[in-house]
Formats: sequence, C-alpha cells, structure tokens
Amino acid sequence: MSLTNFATWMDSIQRRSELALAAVLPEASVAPTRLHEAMRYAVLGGGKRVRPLLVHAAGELAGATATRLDRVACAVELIHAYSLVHDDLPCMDNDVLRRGKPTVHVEFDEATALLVGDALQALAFQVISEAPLADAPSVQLDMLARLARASGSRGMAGGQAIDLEAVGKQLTREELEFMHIHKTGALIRASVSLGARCGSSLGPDAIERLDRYGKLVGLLFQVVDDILDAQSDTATLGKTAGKDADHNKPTYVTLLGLTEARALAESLLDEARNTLTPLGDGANRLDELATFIVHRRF
Ligand code: GRG
Repeated sequence: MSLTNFATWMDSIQRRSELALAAVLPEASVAPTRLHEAMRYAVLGGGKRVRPLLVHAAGELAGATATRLDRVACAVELIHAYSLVHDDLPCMDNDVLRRGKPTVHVEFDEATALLVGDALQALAFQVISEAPLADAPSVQLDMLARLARASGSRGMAGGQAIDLEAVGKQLTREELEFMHIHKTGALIRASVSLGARCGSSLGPDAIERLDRYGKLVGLLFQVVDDILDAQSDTATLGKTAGKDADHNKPTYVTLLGLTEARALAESLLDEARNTLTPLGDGANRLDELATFIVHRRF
C-alpha cells in the first residue's frame, strides 16, 4: 500500500497528466497553427483531471505501469475536453466561461471550436492505439471499443442528445438517471474500466466490482454537479453557476430538492465505497477519490 497521502498523490497525477497531455497535443507552431493553438487552449492549464485520476487509481490497483496509464488518462481527458468545447457552443449550452477562462468559440470562433472537438476526439483514439497498453492485443482492442461506446450515441453523445431534448420537461427519476448515466457517467465508468485493463493482476470478480464502482461514481459525480450548479457561484466553479435553472433543465435538485439530493450523493458514496471493500487496501485511492468527488467545491 502506498503511504503517500491523497492530496500529494492527486497533485502528482494532475501534474503528470498535464505533462502527458502537453506532449501528445500538436505544438501550436505546427500547421494548422490556429487549430493547434485552440486545441492546446481547450485542454491545458485547467480542470480537476478527475478522469485521469480514476484511470491511475484503478490502474495502480491492477498493477499497470504509469506509462500505460498516462496514455489512457490522456485519451479519456481528450474526449472529455472535446465534449466541453462542443457543449459550450451556441447550438448547445451557449456558454462563455469554462475552467475560469473564455470558452473556445469565444476566444477563437465557432468553426474552430467545432474542429477542436473533432480533432481532440480523433487524437484520443490515436493515443490509445499507437502503443501497447495491455498485456494482450485483444484486451487493447476491447479497450478501444469501450472508449468508442462510452463516447458515442449509446454513451456520452447519446446522453447529450437526451439532455437537449429534456429542456423544459419534467423527467422521472429513472429518466434523469438514464440521461446522466450516459452523458456524464459513461466516460467516468470507462476511465475506471480502461485503467484496470492496463494491468493484469485483477480477476474477473474484481474487474466486475470496479465496473460497478465506476457506474456509481459516474452518477454520483452528476448528482454533485447538479448540487454545485444550484448552490455555488461562478467564480468558485470557473463556469457559469445556476445554468441548469436558467436553461430550465431537469436536475437532481429540481427533482428531489437540495436536502434529498445531498442525501442521495451520500448514499451513492456509501454504496461505491462498500463495493470496493473486498478489494482491500489497494483500492484506497478509489475510495478517497469517490469521497473527493462528493466533497469537492468545484
Ligand atoms: C457535446 C457530445 C457532447 C457531450 C457533452 C459532458 C457533456 C456532454 C457536457 C458537459 C456539460 C456538463 C456541465 C455536464 C455536467 C458534468 C460535467 C461533465 C461537468 C464537467 O466536468 P468536470 O467537473 O470538469 O470534470 P473539469 O473542468 O474539472 O474537467
């Protein structure tokens, strides 16, 4: 078991993820320079890097090398960054602030923002297919398929489509959960599952357990996001607060109220932590990460 405390570990993964992302992104001096500059603007110097943290925590438990995990961490973060750039576009959420700075279409222009998203998504798949990342090629192929499914119409993009259709509507709790499990949850779940597959020390039961943990944390992340959107302020979040209510979007807070939404987050956290218990001390980072996700301020 590592003796490094959680804050130090988190800081070191965030730093190495930043370096790994800077290395895989094309230099801004390389043509087409404006696109490359905008890609680097969208990805570097911001964000909590929750998905890379999940990749590394699951991968460390599975005995994976940090070099493999860096690549997978880059891939999921590139997909996440692309989704934020497209989500902020005027045709979607139409937002001007992200990670405390102007959104990509504001800083550059809409066409560039569209291309940034396209190029980041392609780069993600390039990064996880260019080097061996698992002990068997069939496992790596499965990882590629998992990332594609998590990003596509049966995953994040599908969840976003449901989100856009839901504006102004009252959703049931089941419908809200379905939307979030896809929109936010699928990539978070994939981060855990891909990290675990970079190593080879886990049996099928442990892999299954981690998948359940990933699903719970994906939902948990969104419940907390809804609470923060309703409760926090723009300066703390680094993105526009109160957006869900302004856009008339159904959320856990509008459906359940703040107190019950908070209770739901705590009960999902308990469930996620209990899921890890049989995995022993090696799963402590994942336990700490779930707790961090619930108690984060932005
Ligand atoms: C455009 C295909 C497409 C999908 C967009 C994820 C998403 C789908 C939209 C983002 C909108 C949003 C605010 C969703 C709520 C949860 C979420 C993903 C928040 C942002 O993620 P964080 O908190 O952001 O991990 P940082 O900046 O820390 O990386």
